[in-house]
Amino acid sequence: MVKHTATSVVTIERFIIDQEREHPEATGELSGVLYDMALAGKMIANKVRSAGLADILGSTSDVNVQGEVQQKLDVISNEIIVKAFDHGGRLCAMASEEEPDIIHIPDGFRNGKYVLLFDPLDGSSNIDVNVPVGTIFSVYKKITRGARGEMEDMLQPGRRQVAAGYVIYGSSTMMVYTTGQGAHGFTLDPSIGEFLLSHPNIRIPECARYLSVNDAYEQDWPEPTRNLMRRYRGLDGKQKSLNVRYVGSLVADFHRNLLGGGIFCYPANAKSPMGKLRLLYEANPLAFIAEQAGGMACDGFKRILDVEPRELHQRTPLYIGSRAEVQTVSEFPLENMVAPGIPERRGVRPVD
Ligand code: AFP
Repeated sequence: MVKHTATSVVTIERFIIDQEREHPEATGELSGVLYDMALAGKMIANKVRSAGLADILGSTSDVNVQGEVQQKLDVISNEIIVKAFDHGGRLCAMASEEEPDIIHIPDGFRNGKYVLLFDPLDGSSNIDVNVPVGTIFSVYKKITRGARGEMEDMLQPGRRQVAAGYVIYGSSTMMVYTTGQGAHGFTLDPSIGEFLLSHPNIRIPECARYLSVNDAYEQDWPEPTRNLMRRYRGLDGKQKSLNVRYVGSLVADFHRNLLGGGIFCYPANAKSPMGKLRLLYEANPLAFIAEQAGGMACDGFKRILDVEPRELHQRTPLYIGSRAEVQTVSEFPLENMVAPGIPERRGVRPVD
């Protein structure tokens, strides 16, 4: 692998090719999926950058100069990704957080051997106030026999992901991805329109600094969750207090903790017994990256990557970040924390 120094500029394309060379059996299709995602990320970044101009150029309910109704950015981002992939011949199906069902490859186009699951613009309610948002993606190999991708191809446990990543649209645009050979970050250089390797082999700091959790739900948390949060805040005297940082945009909160060390928690609560976040579009891809960076992710009982999905839009509680902080979850009896009647969750602890 090329070592990144001040004098060696490595584009995402070159990096992907270098990684592919380590697998002589590779056909280049997975590399193609990653290029297409980088391209879609650049196109979405472009739209996000001018989001603040919506009021000047036309709001979402306005009709634009072509006579079309302006669309919301999450809908636009969804379309960008679908169009970037649906006729490339590398995928046999997609699923998006924005759409209820599987997205099949249109008739007349080749079906490939991968499926893509994605959240086109996570945290989109933050766009109006200029807070970072992101695209999250997850790739699996098809396991069914026919040409078309089926539900079974989508509902694979996260440990079978062959690639996953996110693009964060913040003060700069970055793409972070893994194919199981470490987690690597690339920063978009807008002057040349290329993602350049800026964070090779990311390692999440072992010593956590941050706790990211929405305290507004405290009254709806069960006792063990409240005690766990007291632990992270240093209130039970067993550890040093973490600093609290919560953006409310998962990619932004995860990215900060990945680079700075910390834990993001979205626990189950009385009103949302399975939490809010989606297993397939959010938890699995970020868990793959966290593990590749030396961190961990669990749902309070199990390693996220071992959860067997039952439906496309399944929600899951999520604890993700630095290893020691995620392991702390197992010290608390969280059995009462999720919807009753889900036997697979009882008594199973996150593995390390
Ligand atoms: P939006 O896409 O509706 O802004 O939701 C963002 C999100 O899915 C995730 O990015 C945040 O971590 C989480 O929801 C925040 O949820 P709370 O507002 O309930 O804390």
